[in-house]
Amino acid sequence: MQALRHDWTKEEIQAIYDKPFLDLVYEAATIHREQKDYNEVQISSLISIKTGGCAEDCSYCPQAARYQTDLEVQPLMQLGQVVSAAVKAKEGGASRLCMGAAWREVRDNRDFDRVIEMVKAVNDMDMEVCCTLGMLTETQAQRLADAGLYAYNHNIDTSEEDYKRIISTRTYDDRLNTIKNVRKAKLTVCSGGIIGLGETPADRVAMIQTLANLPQHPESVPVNALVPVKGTPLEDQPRVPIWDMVRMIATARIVMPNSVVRLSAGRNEMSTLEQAFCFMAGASSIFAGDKLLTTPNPAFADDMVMFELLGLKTREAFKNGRPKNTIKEEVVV
Ligand code: SAM
Ligand code: DTB
Ligand code: SF4
Repeated sequence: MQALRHDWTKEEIQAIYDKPFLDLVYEAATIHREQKDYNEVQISSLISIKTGGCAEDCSYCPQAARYQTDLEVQPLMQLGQVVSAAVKAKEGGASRLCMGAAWREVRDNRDFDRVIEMVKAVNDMDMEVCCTLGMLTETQAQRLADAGLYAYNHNIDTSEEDYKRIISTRTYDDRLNTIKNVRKAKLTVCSGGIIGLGETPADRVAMIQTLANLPQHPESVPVNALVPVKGTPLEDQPRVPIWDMVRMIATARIVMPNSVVRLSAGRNEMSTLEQAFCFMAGASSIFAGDKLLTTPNPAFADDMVMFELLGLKTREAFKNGRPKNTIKEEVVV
C-alpha cells in the first residue's frame, strides 16, 4: 500500500496526467485493485431539496438566479417529501443520499432547522447522509454532525487561477475555508470539480494538486463533466472528451489512493463502454437515479443492467464502520 502524500508538485501530477493513455489507466487500475472490494461501487442518490434562485453566479449552474434557464424554482422541500425520496433511493440500491440546496451559504434560520430534521430522518433509515448547502461556519458544520450527517460536499470546481473566470461572487479561499470547517466537525469531506469549463490541462492538474495537498485527502472526490445548460454562460461548451474524463479519474486515483473517486455528472452522455473505462481507471462511486440535481441522469434500471454486464456490486452503507455521530439515538420508552 502506497503512503499518502500531501506534498505533490504540479510537475509530478502533470507527468502522471500526460502518461500514455493505457499506461495511465494500467497504473491507476493497479492501485485500485489493491483494495479488496475493487468491484464494489458506491451508489449515491441526489435530491434537490431547494431548487434555483441562487444568489451566486457560477457560470456552469442552471440554478443561479441571474441566468434565464428553463428551471422551475422550488422552495425548501417538506420533511415527508425527503423521506419518500430516500425510501425510493434505498429501494433502488443507494447507500448514500445527498441533499443539495441552491444556497450561497447556510443561514441560521428555520430552513436550516428543517434540514437538520431531514438529516436525522435519513440517518435513521441507515443510509449515509450527505449535504451540499453552500458555505458553512464551524458551528453549522457541528450542528449537521450532531444530527448524524456523514459527509459534506463542497467542490473546488477548477484551479485557483481559473476560479475568477467561472465564479465572481465568492473566492477560492471561501471554498477552502468551508472545507476546513467541515473537517473541524469531524465530518467526511466530498470535494472535487468539473471538467469542460474551458480550463486548460494545467488548471486540471492544479485542481488535483489543491485537493491532494489538503491536510487530509477528501474521502470522496467527484469528477463531474460539465452538463451544458441553455441560458448559462457555458451553454455552448463542447462535450468533454471521454479521454480527458478517464485521465482525470486515473490521476485522482493515483495521487489520492485511499479516496473514493466518483464518476459524477455527465454519465447520461456516456456509453456503457466509456463508463467501463472510468471504472477501470479507478472510479468506484456514481450518482444514480434519473435526475442529478436538475439535469437528467441514467435510470436506476439501466445502471443495474450495466452493473450486471460489468460484474460490479453495490457497496453497502457504512462499510468502513459507522462514525459515532451517526449512531441512532436510543428511544427511551
Ligand atoms: N449551492 C451549493 C454549492 O454550490 O456548493 C450546492 C449545490 S451545487 C449545484 C453542487 C455542485 O454541482 C457544484 O459545486 C458543481 O461542482 C456541480 N454542478 C453544478 N452545475 C453543474 C453542471 N451544469 N455540470 C456539472 N456539474 C455541475
Ligand atoms: C457533485 O460533485 N456533483 C453533483 C453533487 N456533487 C451535488 C451535482 C451535479 C449537478 C449537475 C447539474 C444539475 O443536475 O443541476
Ligand atoms: Fe448556487 Fe451552488 Fe449553483 Fe453556484 S453551484 S449557483 S452556489 S447552486
